[in-house]
Amino acid sequence: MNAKLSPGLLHDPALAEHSDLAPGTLDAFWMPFTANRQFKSNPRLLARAEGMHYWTPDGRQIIDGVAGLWCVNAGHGRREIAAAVARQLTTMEYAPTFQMGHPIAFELASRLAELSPPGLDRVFFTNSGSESVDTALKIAIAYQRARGLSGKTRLIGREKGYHGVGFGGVSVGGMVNNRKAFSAVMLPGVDHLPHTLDLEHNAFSRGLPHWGKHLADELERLIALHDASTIAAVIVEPISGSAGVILPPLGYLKRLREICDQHDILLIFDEVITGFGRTGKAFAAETFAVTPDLMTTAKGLTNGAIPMGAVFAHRKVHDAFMQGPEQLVELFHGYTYSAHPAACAAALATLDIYAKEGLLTRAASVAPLWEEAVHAQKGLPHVVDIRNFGLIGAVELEPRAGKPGTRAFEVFLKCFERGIMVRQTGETIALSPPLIIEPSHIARIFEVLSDVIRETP
Ligand code: PXG
Repeated sequence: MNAKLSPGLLHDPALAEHSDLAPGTLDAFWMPFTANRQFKSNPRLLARAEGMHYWTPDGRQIIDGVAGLWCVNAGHGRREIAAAVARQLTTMEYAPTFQMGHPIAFELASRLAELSPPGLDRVFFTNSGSESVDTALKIAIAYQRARGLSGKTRLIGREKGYHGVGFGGVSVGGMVNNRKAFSAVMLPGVDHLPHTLDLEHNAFSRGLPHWGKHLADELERLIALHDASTIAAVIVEPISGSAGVILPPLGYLKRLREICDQHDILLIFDEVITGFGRTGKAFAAETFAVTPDLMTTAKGLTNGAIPMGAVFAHRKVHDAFMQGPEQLVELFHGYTYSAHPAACAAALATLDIYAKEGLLTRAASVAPLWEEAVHAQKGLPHVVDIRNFGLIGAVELEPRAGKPGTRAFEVFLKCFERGIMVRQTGETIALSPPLIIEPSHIARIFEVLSDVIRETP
């Protein structure tokens, strides 16, 4: 392994160029969601980041087309966040939040409640999207029980949904590779709505597709099958990211909301990628004018700087727990690091940046230019669909016969060689840049991507 990297020198690209990773150093790290052997035979390393860019250890500049993994919404290297975290760590690095509290946790929850969709003003802190999802599912089931409806325990997810990697999230999720090894130990009592990706009717739609609202009515069918008295909640991503950017047909989310209301079922929006400005408003719930009962977030909450997630609960859900003797714990759930002081400091500094720079609404103003640039890929070889919304884009390629995913993976690799970081998932190239993106970056990203697509057989 000749990869160059020296952790102590990473802040200085000039020095990092002269650093070497000792032979064998790549072996111990069992990498997540990675083709480990392929990666380690030709590692793609990142050593420094600033604004819209990463730099490799040998000093190559890479445009970040995916905000890290949909999380660095305010761009890289934000000194305000680093300073706030450093200040917090030197003041009080840790404090428990079980039967104790620290001021900035309350301050952060209040700030988030001001930003959230109407009524969702109670905030439970976690450390990741996966934990947010499992927390929300547990709150939903415990809520029904707290109301005396302990039979309402079923959860409805959706095909192609991604809700992280906890057992709850994988059970309600709908990505087969994430499920099949664990199929015997999925949560019981889970069913799935059909996904809303349909190339036959919707290929090359701009923004939300017009066809497919009726797919929400499938929820009626599941309710008729299981009976509403057994169903606690429905969980969907307003826009699915991991399965390759799948958009809700016009009117679809509103219809889900109506059906949930009719049958007294909670609606959970998983906003782990759509939260914090990705769709042009703070949350997709606001963009699509549909208010869920629970909302899961993470990623952009701290600009990716410190792991943190948050579940927003409607006050009615929260208040259903605030019954019984006051000295008793109301919800037997939480994490050692719920509302970790360093994460709270990072989140508060992040929210300040979002507010000061107008980043939570910036995607709406950049979206028209972005849409043009994404859809300009139409007509390139093997491009079978293009999807976009806010600062999200996807180019879907035709799979190679008998070799699924290899064409898109090759495009991802070649883009990286030419200085652009994109995400590949299945046959799709997904893009979700930092919300600070400028027209020149958009032009460069798509110049490279279209060259690469053209050259990839
Ligand atoms: N819910 C949703 C909707 C997500 O997108 C999670 C939960 C889990 O979050 P954590 O923090 O536990 O990873 C996610 C994560 C991609 C990609 O390429 C997306 C995610 C993670 C990694 C890659 O689309 N989303």
